[in-house]
Amino acid sequence: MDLKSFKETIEKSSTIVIFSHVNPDGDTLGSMCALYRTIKNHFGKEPVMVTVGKIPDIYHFLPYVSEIKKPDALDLSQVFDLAIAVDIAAKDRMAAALSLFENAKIKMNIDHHKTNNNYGDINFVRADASCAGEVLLDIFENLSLLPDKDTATALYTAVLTDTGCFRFENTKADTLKKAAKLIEYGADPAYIARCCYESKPRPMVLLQANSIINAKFIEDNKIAYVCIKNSDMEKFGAQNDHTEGIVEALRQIDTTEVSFVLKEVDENTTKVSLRSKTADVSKAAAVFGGGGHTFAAGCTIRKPINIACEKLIDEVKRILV
Ligand SMILES: [Mn+2]
Repeated sequence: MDLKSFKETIEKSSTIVIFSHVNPDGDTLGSMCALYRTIKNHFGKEPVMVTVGKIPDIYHFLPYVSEIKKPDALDLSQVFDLAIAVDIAAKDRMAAALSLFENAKIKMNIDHHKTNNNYGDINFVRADASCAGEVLLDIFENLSLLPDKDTATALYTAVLTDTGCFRFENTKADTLKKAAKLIEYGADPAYIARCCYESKPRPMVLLQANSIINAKFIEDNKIAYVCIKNSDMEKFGAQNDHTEGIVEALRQIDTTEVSFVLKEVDENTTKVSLRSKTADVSKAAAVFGGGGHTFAAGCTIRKPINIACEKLIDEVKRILV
């Protein structure tokens, strides 16, 4: 990986747009805000940030998050000199913003998903990194683009959330060393943890409780899953991003090997999140055109939720070890 090309490409680009993936999480948002801040701070340029889908309330504390635009606020025919995708496993995860990426003169791809196929002209894709934020921190430090407090806060959020508070398999010695460095650069770990984990809206917690009560357990309780219908969402006044965390809660059960949550989008579309302790759930997600990591993956199934559920159960049984 030629890190110099990161600096050179930004230097020669006057218009820059940064993308996070659809229905953004802490890694894609934290990485995007950190990149925005660094480009502004060290290069004196003002990139445009774009995301599709709701920014979860818990991430509103991130520096510069209010600068993020929705595609409908932008001229989608605009040709940027440089487009940078962060934490985006596949191009279609840019959803309605994809044409802006495709139209750009130079496309850069910064990611850590093992399924990423290097779709950029310039690719910084490292499957060994815990999160996209870690890939960015390495780039910044190597090029002496040192993080300030805001950049450190955004990058620490990326590391914290993508490692599940330093609990998942992607937590390495190096990950903790980087988190420590980010604290030295000014990130406040207690404050960031409080924002990310102790600021949940009440409908989110009630929906989670209801989902756990209604969960189903099959294959000797090795598979735990729940179907969340729009009527469940309405009952608690929950918003789409309020399903986050349910699939992890089901995995917390001692007997669970694989957990998944199916969420009704409309009568013919179902969104799926999968987690596991041992099995490779990215294989089950790939059957439906999705992807992700070994222990955390997702996909969208173009079927009504009940049928999607049956099909997914078949695939998950296949990957059980
Ligand atoms: Mn990530």
